[in-house]
Amino acid sequence: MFIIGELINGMYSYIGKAIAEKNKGVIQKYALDQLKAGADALDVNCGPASKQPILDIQWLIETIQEVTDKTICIDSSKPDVIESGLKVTKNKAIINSTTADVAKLDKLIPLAKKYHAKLIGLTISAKGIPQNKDQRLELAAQIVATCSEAGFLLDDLYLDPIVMPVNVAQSQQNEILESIREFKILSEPSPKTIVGLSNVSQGTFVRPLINRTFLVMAQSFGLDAAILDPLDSELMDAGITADLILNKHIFCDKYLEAYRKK
Ligand code: THG
Repeated sequence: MFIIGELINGMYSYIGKAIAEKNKGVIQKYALDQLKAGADALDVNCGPASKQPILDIQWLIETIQEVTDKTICIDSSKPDVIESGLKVTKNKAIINSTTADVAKLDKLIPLAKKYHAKLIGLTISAKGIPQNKDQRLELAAQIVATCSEAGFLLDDLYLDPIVMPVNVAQSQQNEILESIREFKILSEPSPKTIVGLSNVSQGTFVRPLINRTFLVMAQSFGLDAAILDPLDSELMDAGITADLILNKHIFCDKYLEAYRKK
């Protein structure tokens, strides 16, 4: 499982405050803590309160790169903010994200090619978030076809079914899980799959339990990557254990110690 740490997001008040005050120490601590807990990459989002996201995204990325060379996942719905971030990333980045809209795809696929970045495609369109698996697959197929035509390597494409909170979209959870399995048969090589895990538990009282139950279920449907809170050690251990049961890790008595990334 490829883990992207979600905590450097201006939606969290302490990160929003650190961005506004240009407090590098706070950002660098959250970067290093998430990596120490096993994150392979760091999601970076200026948050809704940023008044100058084009500058703030560069400050965030440069601040993080002072302490690590790990992959940066640039999280913004605005292509100009993503491009601004790509200009300062040192290593291969992840663009988070495009939608299935032609205007977005036409802007972001060339950017991904130019900067040799990976690309997350959300199965969402101007019409909004799909209500079932078939609508998700239709949008996923549009994203895959456009990437293919543009010569973008499908290995570098991550499809995201958009996880909805279980308290408002309970009847959709099974369709979201099945989408993960069906996205993988849209092309050869298969696109990869990703979710924003914490979405599933928003507004509920037992968030960690819902997060880790959804994660292991999604892994059994073939999930490749997740944006999540790596500081939740029970979540991380559940993910490692699911990979063990799916035969992606070799069993030994101390498998947790062996597969926790440092
Ligand atoms: N897919 C992709 N990218 C994404 C998402 C996705 N990026 C953003 C988000 N979804 C994933 N990251 C988070 C980060 C935090 C929370 C949920 C998802 C979260 N935050 C608390 C809340 O809203 O209750 C904030 C608490 C606070 O304000 O302190 O749950 O789906 N590709």
